[in-house]
Amino acid sequence: RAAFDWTDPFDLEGELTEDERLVRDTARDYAQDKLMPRILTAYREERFDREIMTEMGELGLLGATIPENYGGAGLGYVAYGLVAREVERVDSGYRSAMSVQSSLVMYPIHAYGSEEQRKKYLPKLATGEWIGCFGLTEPDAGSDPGGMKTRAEKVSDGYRLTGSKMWITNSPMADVAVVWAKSAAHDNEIRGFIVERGTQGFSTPKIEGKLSLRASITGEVVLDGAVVPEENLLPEASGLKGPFGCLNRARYGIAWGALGAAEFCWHRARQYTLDRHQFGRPLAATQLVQKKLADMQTEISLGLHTCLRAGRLFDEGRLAPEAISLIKRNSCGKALDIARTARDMHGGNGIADEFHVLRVAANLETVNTYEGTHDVHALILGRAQTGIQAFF
Ligand code: TGC
Ligand code: FAD
Repeated sequence: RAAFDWTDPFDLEGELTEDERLVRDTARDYAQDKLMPRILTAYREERFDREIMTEMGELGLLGATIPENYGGAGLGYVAYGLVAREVERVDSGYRSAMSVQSSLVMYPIHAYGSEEQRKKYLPKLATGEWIGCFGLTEPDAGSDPGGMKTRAEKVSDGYRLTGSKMWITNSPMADVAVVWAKSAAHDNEIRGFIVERGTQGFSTPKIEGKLSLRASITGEVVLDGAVVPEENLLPEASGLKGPFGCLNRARYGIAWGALGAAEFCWHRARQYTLDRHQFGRPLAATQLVQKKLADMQTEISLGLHTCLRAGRLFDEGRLAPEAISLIKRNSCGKALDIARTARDMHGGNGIADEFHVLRVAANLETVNTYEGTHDVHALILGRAQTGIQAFF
């Protein structure tokens, strides 16, 4: 009889390379030693500590897949996913800060930028000296980013940007923003622009009062005739496939990250129900509790192995965007169910922040919404298998 490891039924560990395990262990140690002790007060105070970015930068966790000559770590996508899983095991907001910087700011500058842009921005973003944000969503264009109203018009010294972006992670503290706008000079195609802090007409008011993702700072990006120089246009991105190319990376990372959050809840629920006695025996001795734990273990194990396979395909250049929709949707939806169930299994204690599980569940409400909602990814998958688009 082969031994059964309840934490890792199909030996995910054995599928990783030594380097991947090393990266994972570095991220895990950092997350547990430096992020976990901060999270309770950060969440209560709706606060993100700026120095987290430089700490992550020092460990090579920002722009992990960007080549080393631009300050990145030159890692593969499995390693990137493993880092997301470890960081999100603590809090989705911390993973958000990391994945926006890596996938939504550094990636487009590397993939679509000029050599000058790469040299100017990437090394500082990799160390966390500069923080970036990504502005796609608008007050009236969320699931349908093609409906954006933000405009770029050509002026003698560059482009004038007018419009506003909503729900932008990290914007209030960002030094640079990658924003997407319809450019009159390019047949109204969507183009990407790098806007630096200090540009006249650029402001980033904070959105207060979030009941989810409170340890991540979210804001608007207001572009009130902000003029950026010609060299701040991303030359190699045109149309919606520009921002979507970035979203593919971020959605892939979220698929791993959400399962890290789910694992945290599963392990907490298991320990809590082993320790807590009612009716003269541990709650874990009841059939209902054991079924819930079995369901959690099953979804997480299956989900993680699919993420691993996706990462290997990504590294081989064979991962289709629709497959990313599938794992993003699956991981987020399942993780949210698991976190809600874990909260229920904690009874009254489950609503106290010291027990963490409601914070995780509240965060996952956002994670299940951003980067394409659960239902929008269902529509992407529906279209891919029927050939019929059902968005409108
Ligand atoms: P559609 O006609 O499907 O596509 C337009 C063009 O884009 C191409 N494309 C993709 N390219 C690469 N990767 C993908 N995933 C792509 N999806 C589409 C497509 O081939 C086409 O190219 P071309 O050359 O033919 O022009 O566009 P649509 O307008 O019908 O889109 C519908 C839909 C639902 C797929 C899309 O709009 C969508 O995905 N909506 C969700 C919006 C979203 O995900 N927003 C995310 C905002 S950023 C964010 O949330 C960051 S949170 C980060 C954090 O804090 O962690
Ligand atoms: P809507 O598009 O208005 O959707 C509302 C509801 O309608 C959803 O349930 C949706 O599934 C459903 N729906 C929409 N269209 C259809 C349809 N055709 N058929 C059936 N149902 C439909 N954006 C950025 O650009 N950058 C960021 O850094 C960023 N960070 C974020 C951080 C946080 C904390 C949050 C909450 C959001 C963030 N977002 C960011 C925005 C996020 O991507 C959007 O909220 C998301 O894409 C959904 O858009 P929406 O909120 O406008 O919802």
